Amino acid sequence: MGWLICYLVVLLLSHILSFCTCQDKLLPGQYISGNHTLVSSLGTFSLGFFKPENSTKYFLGIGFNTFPSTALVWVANRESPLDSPGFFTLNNDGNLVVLDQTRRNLVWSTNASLSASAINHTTALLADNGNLVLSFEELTLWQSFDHPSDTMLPGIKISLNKKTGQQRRFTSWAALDDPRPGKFTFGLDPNVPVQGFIWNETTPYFRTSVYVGKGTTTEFLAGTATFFSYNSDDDEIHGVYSVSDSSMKFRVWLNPTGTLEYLLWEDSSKAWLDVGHLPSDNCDFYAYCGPYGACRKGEPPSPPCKCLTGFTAKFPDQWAVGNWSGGCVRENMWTCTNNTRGNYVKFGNVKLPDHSILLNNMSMSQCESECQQNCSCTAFAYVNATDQGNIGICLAWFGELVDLVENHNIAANEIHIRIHGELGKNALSDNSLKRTLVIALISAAVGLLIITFGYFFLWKKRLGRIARKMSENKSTVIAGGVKNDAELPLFSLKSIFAATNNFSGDNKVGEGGFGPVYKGILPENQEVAIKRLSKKSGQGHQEFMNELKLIAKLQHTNLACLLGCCMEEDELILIYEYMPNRSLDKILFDPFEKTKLDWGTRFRIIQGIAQGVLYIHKHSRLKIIHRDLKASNVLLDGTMNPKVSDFGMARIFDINQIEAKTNKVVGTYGYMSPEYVLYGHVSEKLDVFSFGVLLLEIVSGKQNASFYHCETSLTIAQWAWELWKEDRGVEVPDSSLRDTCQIHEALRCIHVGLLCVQEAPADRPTMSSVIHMLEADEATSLPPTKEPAFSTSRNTSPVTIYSKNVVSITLPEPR
Ligand SMILES: *[C@@H]1O[C@H](CO)[C@@H](O)[C@H](O)[C@H]1NC(C)=O
Ligand SMILES: *[C@@H]1O[C@H](CO)[C@@H](O)[C@H](O)[C@H]1NC(C)=O
Ligand SMILES: *[C@@H]1O[C@H](CO)[C@@H](O)[C@H](O)[C@H]1NC(C)=O
Ligand SMILES: *[C@@H]1O[C@H](CO)[C@@H](O)[C@H](O)[C@H]1NC(C)=O
Ligand SMILES: *[C@@H]1O[C@H](CO)[C@@H](O)[C@H](O)[C@H]1NC(C)=O
Ligand SMILES: *[C@@H]1O[C@H](CO)[C@@H](O)[C@H](O)[C@H]1NC(C)=O
Ligand SMILES: *[C@@H]1O[C@H](CO)[C@@H](O)[C@H](O)[C@H]1NC(C)=O
Ligand SMILES: *[C@@H]1O[C@H](CO)[C@@H](O)[C@H](O)[C@H]1NC(C)=O
Ligand SMILES: *[C@@H]1O[C@H](CO)[C@@H](O)[C@H](O)[C@H]1NC(C)=O
Ligand SMILES: *[C@@H]1O[C@H](CO)[C@@H](O)[C@H](O)[C@H]1NC(C)=O
Ligand SMILES: *[C@@H]1O[C@H](CO)[C@@H](O)[C@H](O)[C@H]1NC(C)=O
Ligand SMILES: CC(=O)N[C@H]1CO[C@H](CO)[C@@H](O)[C@@H]1O
Repeated sequence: MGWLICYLVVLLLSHILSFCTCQDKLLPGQYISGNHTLVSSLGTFSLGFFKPENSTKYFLGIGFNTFPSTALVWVANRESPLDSPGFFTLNNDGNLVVLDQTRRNLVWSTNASLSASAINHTTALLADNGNLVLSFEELTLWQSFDHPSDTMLPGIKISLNKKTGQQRRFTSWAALDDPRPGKFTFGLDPNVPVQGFIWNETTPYFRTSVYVGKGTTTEFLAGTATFFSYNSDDDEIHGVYSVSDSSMKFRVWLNPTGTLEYLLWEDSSKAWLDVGHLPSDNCDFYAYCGPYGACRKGEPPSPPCKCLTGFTAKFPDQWAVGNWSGGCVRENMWTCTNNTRGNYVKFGNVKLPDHSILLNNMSMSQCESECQQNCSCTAFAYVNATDQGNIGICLAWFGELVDLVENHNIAANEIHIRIHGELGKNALSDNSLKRTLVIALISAAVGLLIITFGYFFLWKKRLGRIARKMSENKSTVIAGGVKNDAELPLFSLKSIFAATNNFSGDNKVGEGGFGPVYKGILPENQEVAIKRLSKKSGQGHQEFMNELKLIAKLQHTNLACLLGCCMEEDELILIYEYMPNRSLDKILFDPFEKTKLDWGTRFRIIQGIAQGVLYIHKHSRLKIIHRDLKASNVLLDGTMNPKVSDFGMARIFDINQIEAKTNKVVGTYGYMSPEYVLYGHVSEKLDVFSFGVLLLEIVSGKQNASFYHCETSLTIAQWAWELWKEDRGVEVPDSSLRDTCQIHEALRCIHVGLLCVQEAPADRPTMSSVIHMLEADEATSLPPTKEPAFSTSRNTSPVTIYSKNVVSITLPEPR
């Protein structure tokens, strides 16, 4: 209850002052007890004592300050539950401690060793990313991110110290009502090459694909609009999540039954959406088909398990009744002598089995002969290190092959399995090796961690395929190396270094979807924006380039102009024209800046965005669906002319294609249409929907995302609709427009906005009729508008289809 009250206070204050006055720091002598809390500066997280639902025990924890329920992300005294709320304070030795109600018994401590000068001078801060930090002056002595519980937040790392073997793992709760450490942990396998694991106590429960190589690999997590990066150096390997939009609330939760859930807070439904989970398929369960069995992911196949070529079920009776765990054995005795030249069967598109051994950096034939020389070698694979271009790494297996998954599609590899006899062709003849990457993408589940190992590659390959397909008929656009007007200028890395002062922090102007953005000055004094994409291998660059050239072909005054790119030494850099007035959201949602946007400017911006979107939908040869239209993707040039930017998520259609279906729902919640969120349907009407939300935001100066605070309306569209219905449309425009607003234009805009956010795609206008309607004179009447999507009661809204999987932990009731 206390958290709730605090939350309401925050809510009230944030309406008046736009910031939170709740305390986020703990100073010497202060304490938290009973129903008091610390609240992070922007109100995202709070810290206090809580009692899990159905439990009688109390714990000190940090949770997302979401309403109506708090999602706990960290618990301090997990192993020492309290019978009543205790005290949380800075101890005499400078450490953060939890004491019981008598204040005599120490229940939990940060246990940092502190210098004498630090004692009595330490402070604790609950940061807005959910990290509790104990510090002395500028020095961090302890932080909760180094001691995770069961939840990964952006910034928390899973790690493995290669020298000491020390691991940072996540540990599930024992039960939903019991935060004590449970059976399941999630972390990295201490053996090389690196693999992620969920363990049930010490038994593997789920395993990711194999990761080899050094350096940083950043992957885009489909469906979640988040990224996962691996970094490996000589000492440590770690994985960390990041979000493309820091206002997004995202967590990965290892639940008490061992499932990793990817959860994204949706403001409009006030609920955590399950955007993916692991394991999600029988084949994800570790060793589901036993030794030498291959699990067939997909369709669903019947039966799910089969034996590798040359092997047969060990317990056929058990296999007949669907108990696959016994696995397979060799059909013929395998005798290995020094002269036996083993045969290998090649399997493609598989998740490599567990227990591989990393052999040295060698050629494919050396790899094979390495396996050949050792009679206990059962298989080898030659994989490309993700970060090192085409340098191959040799992996070999000595012993049983377990947890091999076919049709894996994600970070898939080829394996060569050693068999007896004369076989030696392709082992997957009975299987659809021809499964293309496109199908791979369509069938891949959403937001899985496996994706972290390979999704980004596939994504780039898919773009490459589309580009190649297009190129059949338009070689002038695509043909690499052929000079033509679509050729994208290449910049040297040296000139980019010079333009950005070696990527100095002072030049950094933002963090885009795929990497940081810097301001740069070219030798001719031309200002440019430089986007540095995450470091990737040479693989896929060509395809990526082709895609860039397609985008470069789009030239319109309302689209951000790509000036060139740079691909040298693993760098992939894009150069755009520089926009001095940054993105629309920075001005529109700032209480002081927004006054610079008078009605005339806003109306021009609305029309400009509409023109830009119409252009990509109706471009002469391609049809492009932007999929991520929102205020932060609209840039403003020096004359406040809007430019639609960020085509990182765009889909390219053949000109006659009306609709496509995707299982990868990428975009920004609140701007996505219902048919897209629920069924992955992509059409022009998705952009029309986002445009409608954006239009209402521009007229009202209110952010769609802010509406979850509001009890009566879940979305900006619903709010505007309620007023519209009651003929109170004049209350929608921003109060800062009082002096400049042309009310008939504003009402027309609101009307068009409401038409664009209607539930049924067919009811929404096309961009060209949007433009006609915006330009029409006062006398022209517009079609009547229906109730917007996502506005009916949540019980009947389609969003509940998602909400049924949502898990959040409810706040404790007062004692
Ligand atoms: C907080 O606890 C105190 C005493 O324990 C109680 O009097 C007060 O009403 C509580 N406040 C809220 C908001 O629950
Ligand atoms: C609490 O108990 C109720 C009734 O037994 C049950 O429905 C609910 O799921 C429980 N909640 C948790 C978090 O265990
Ligand atoms: C702190 O150290 C004490 C003694 O070294 C140990 O018993 C206790 O478990 C430690 N607490 C934590 C939270 O690590
Ligand atoms: C810390 O403060 C306490 C109480 O004010 C005092 O008794 C103690 O001597 C101080 N310790 C140091 C190292 O200054
Ligand atoms: C975890 O392992 C235990 C035995 O160690 C087993 O009883 C339980 O079913 C396993 N849990 C799952 C979800 O497989
Ligand atoms: C499945 O098969 C294995 C191997 O034959 C056997 O040990 C196990 O008991 C079987 N499990 C069930 C549930 O029948
Ligand atoms: C196998 O042959 C290699 C060279 O051909 C030889 O060095 C090795 O000693 C032989 N091993 C056995 C077990 O005969
Ligand atoms: C692989 O071998 C080549 C040449 O032998 C060497 O230059 C390169 O550094 C090696 N790479 C790794 C990862 O060991
Ligand atoms: C074969 O490889 C295994 C595992 O690496 C090793 O233990 C064994 O000594 C090797 N045998 C030969 C003959 O090299
Ligand atoms: C290429 O042109 C042929 C014939 O002109 C046409 O059938 C085919 O659909 C075109 N392909 C694409 C991808 O536009
Ligand atoms: C950038 O780095 C290069 C070499 O690393 C150095 O020579 C040059 O002076 C640096 N330039 C700036 C502007 O810092
Ligand atoms: C509203 C705003 O920031 N406008 C600026 C846009 O950029 C031009 C040129 O840099 C400035 O003069 C405006 O003040």
